[in-house]
Amino acid sequence: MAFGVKKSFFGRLQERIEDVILMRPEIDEDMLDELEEILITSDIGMDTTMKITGKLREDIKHLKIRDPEGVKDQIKKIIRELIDKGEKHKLTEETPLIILMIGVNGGGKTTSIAKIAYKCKNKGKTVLLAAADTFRAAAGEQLEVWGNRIGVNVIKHQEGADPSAVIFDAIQSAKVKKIDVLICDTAGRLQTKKNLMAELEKMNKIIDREYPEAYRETLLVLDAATGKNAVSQVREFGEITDISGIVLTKLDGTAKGGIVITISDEFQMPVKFIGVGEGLDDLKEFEPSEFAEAIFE
Ligand SMILES: Nc1nc2c(ncn2[C@@H]2O[C@H](COP(=O)(O)OP(=O)(O)OP(=O)(O)O)[C@@H](O)[C@H]2O)c(=O)[nH]1
Ligand SMILES: [Mg+2]
Repeated sequence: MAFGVKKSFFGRLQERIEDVILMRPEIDEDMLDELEEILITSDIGMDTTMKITGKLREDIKHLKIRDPEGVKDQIKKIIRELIDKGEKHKLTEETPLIILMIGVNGGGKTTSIAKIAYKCKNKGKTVLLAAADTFRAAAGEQLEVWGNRIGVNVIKHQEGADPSAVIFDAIQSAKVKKIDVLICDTAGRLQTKKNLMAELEKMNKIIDREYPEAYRETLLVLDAATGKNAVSQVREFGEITDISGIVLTKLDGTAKGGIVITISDEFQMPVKFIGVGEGLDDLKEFEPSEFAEAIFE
């Protein structure tokens, strides 16, 4: 079972595709039209769907695909090529590394930070967390609970403190303690986009100034259950800051895996991790071919 989850990310999508393809004796236009409709209604945007079925039509002609099983394999291949961003799927192994976790509230930032910290620690890296979500009540405490659980220190200020000051302190501490990976939590939602932009800009400035030698990752955390909304979040956050990759959470509770395809295609952005539960082990490194296989599992 791909990614160790029982439930497919694609759920109904895979059933419906199989119904359309495998129930037919031969490939015809009706089948391709139906396929198009299924993709569009499965959180795969119109443009991306057209790209997939357009390519499929060409491939059927050029590769002389005759049987429905061959169509199935070809769809898998087309999707894999769309989502595969090569080496960019991997979180950099270079250190010192500073990871900024961003995304709207409730998406799973804090939980994903704990999971990534746990992964890094298990790889033998030293990790420090910065509670730079000073906006939401008890956000720092929540991170501290995770820190205690995995045995990782947390730098935290008072609620309402300047998040950049937390990052400043965390960087100084990371340098002194020769920390490999510093992961920074950030506030999910400020009153306005302008505030959020200003805050992220300030944090980036502090990091550039105080830690120019550090490698950087900015991970956007998205809740898969929000479907198309997640796609607009990529657009909005992308306008505010450079994003190095996506963490797509809650793929255990939903069959909205289709948005991986849309995001990969529309933004040319790599998905780095997927969240498949609330536990520390429930974060998987994203593997494009495994994911494409899972469509028809
Ligand atoms: N099922 C499931 N639940 C998840 C996953 N990731 C996070 N959650 C849950 O989602 C809820 C919100 O997660 P948080 O990590 O607190 O989200 P956040 O983005 O930090 O939220 P704010 O701090 O309010 O901005 C928690 O109940 C998590 O346990 C996942 O992959 N699967
Ligand atoms: Mg949080």
